[in-house]
Amino acid sequence: MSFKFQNVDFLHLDSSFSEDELLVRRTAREFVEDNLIPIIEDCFREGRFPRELVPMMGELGFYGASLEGYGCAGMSNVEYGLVMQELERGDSGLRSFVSVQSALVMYPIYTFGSDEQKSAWLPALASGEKLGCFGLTEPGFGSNPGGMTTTARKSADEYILNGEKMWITSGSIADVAIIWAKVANEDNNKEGSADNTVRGFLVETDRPGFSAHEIHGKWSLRASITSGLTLQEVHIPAANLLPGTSGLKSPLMCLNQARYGISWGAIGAAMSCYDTALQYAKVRKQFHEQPIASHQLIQEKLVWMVSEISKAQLLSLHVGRLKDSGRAGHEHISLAKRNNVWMALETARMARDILGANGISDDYPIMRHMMNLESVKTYEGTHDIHALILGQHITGIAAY
Ligand code: TGC
Ligand code: FAD
Repeated sequence: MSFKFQNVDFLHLDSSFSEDELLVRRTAREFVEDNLIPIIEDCFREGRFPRELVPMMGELGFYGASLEGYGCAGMSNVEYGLVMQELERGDSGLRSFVSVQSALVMYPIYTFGSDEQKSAWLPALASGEKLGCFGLTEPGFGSNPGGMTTTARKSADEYILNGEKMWITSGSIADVAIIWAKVANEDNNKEGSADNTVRGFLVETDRPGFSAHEIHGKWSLRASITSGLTLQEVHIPAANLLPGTSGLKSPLMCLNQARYGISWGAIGAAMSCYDTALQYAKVRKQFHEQPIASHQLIQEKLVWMVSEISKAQLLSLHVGRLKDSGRAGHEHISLAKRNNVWMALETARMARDILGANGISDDYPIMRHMMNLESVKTYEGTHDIHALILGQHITGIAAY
């Protein structure tokens, strides 16, 4: 049995969206219904990224959607959020792909890049002709990226990169990798030390010494490619340095963009789970030929879900409006990412319970969303790291 998705809008929030915002959501929703939903269970089962959808999403303006010029759609942050919501209602893996291409590859080129770098890369990334990845995490440094050991050695008119990156979305299909590394120059090399400033580099993935291997055996985000990267004496022109980057703050600024999108995406996954559970509960009968929706315990679960989804919708919409008016702080985004992903995971678990045995079957999307959300809870700052970021903000004391 499969159910056609019904919108989840308990608070009539649709009346808070502009015509343009509703049009963007409708476009993304139709794209997901027509192109992703019919294939996603097979993709997930096969561990296959649906690459055939990449050009279509470029035509629809999903990549770098909130950037201006260079072939980008120039959407507002709320419109961009609605695209993320609809994509993740389909699958977190496709939303991840678009998040990385947009927030973690195009945004840093747009924000920190030279005019030449922007012209060379942004139009091709906006159309999906070229793909990118973002290498911050290392095998030994996840929550604490400031400890990274990847280095960029300056020598004459080039940099030479060495290091390893781990858990990199789209790593094996990327044409360009944004690599974060600590800079050492010739002088401090001679002294055997680096100046340790984190900076970002554009690394074309066909350069000698660069290799990517796909990570297999994931029970989460199976329709997304996740890779390990190795950089062994990779020579790049000095012009590949992103000139505006300086310190860990630069990659963290990129993460703000991606975390904001995730806060919307998680709502999409939760809407899918809630809607499936609600429709199922109305038709599944147990005891006295009554639908399970007539039982108080089932109703309590459905009420919890719709309450939390509604609060999450308000939260992301408010942070989106703050962002559109230039007033969103990274602490607001941490709060939204942390709350909404937690909410979505709890919703998936409750929805799974309501479907009984059917809840574990891929005839329904719930278990897939639940497994995906375990990654979403971890990446872009774990649930607990966001608690510490918020704790630092309200107390002034870092507890890392
Ligand atoms: P700390 O000393 O706190 O900060 C260094 C400098 O950065 C500033 N800052 C921020 N700036 C902008 N946005 C933010 N969110 C910022 N957070 C901090 C800070 O003010 C400071 O500035 P300045 O001027 O004083 O230099 O640095 P720390 O080393 O103590 O960092 C702590 C912490 C926990 C905040 C940070 O490292 C962190 O966020 N850790 C989590 C790591 C993470 O989220 N990794 C994500 C990797 S990418 C990924 O997961 C992609 S998944 C893709 C997908 O498929 O969707
Ligand atoms: P760790 O940092 O080892 O944390 C393990 C546990 O310890 C967590 O529960 C954490 O909350 C806790 N912990 C850590 N420090 C503290 C502390 N001070 N106090 C209390 N608890 C603490 N990275 C990229 O750079 N690019 C990508 O494209 C990318 N894509 C990803 C895709 C997937 C599918 C996944 C799963 C990860 C991806 N990542 C990517 C990596 C991701 O950002 C990291 O996994 C994440 O930041 C956590 O790091 P870690 O896994 O090393 O966990």
